[in-house]
Amino acid sequence: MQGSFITLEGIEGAGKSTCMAEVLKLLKENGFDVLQTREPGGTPLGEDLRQLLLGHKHTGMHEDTELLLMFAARAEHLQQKILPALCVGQWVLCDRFTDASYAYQGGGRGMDMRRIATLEAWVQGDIRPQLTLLMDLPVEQGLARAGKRSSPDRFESEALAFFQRVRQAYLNIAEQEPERVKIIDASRPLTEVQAQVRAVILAFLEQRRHD
Ligand code: Z5A
Repeated sequence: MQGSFITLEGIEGAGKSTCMAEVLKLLKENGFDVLQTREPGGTPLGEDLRQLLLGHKHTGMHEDTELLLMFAARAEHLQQKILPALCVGQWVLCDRFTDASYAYQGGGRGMDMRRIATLEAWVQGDIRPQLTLLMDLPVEQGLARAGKRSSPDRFESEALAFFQRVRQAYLNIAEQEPERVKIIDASRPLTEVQAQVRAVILAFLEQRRHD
């Protein structure tokens, strides 16, 4: 079986990092060699760009700059890490990818989705995740979970309405691409959420075995 590209998405505090561990465990139990990575980031240059994007040094960054930096980090990530891994048969498990650009820059900031699609086509060609787990929950609940941690980053400092637009943009993508994007009800207790995640991954593995 060839490697697959799986992503996790959702608003802040949705439980992506927590469930990433569950997905990783399941894939390894099934004998797969998995590269775990994240966006923005995943390479030395990408992690430097992440600092610029999430930190408060450039609070007034223009939205075009923000989008272009996200895609600059993504270009580096794809060329230096994701594609080489897929080429040697590794599975790639990534915490956020281009759906986050559609949700945060498109939905949250209100940027023209066609600009994002142009960058997606340029940077990625026909590379897309085969499976995306969308951890969905009410914004207030996600922010309350995220709020229990240290000081908020540049995105976490946005208003409630911003995250409501982000959530809606994610749900729109899931509606448009139901085969790829599977919604997980992340509002449930962790054991239930992990059971949903396991069911989606096992169904995907079953489908891959028959491809
Ligand atoms: N961004 C963008 O704008 N455009 C792009 O193209 C890309 C990204 C790629 C990266 O942050 C930021 O970049 C992001 C979007 C933007 N915005 N922000 N901020 P990130 O992805 O690295 O960080 P994050 O979204 O803030 O992740 P997070 O807050 O760590 O969320 P999470 O990973 O989904 O949650 P978690 O750490 O697993 O869980 C949060 C807490 O809830 C934790 O204490 C858990 O123990 C708890 N938890 C988790 N699940 C449960 C359940 N089921 N019940 C109760 N408690 C739970």
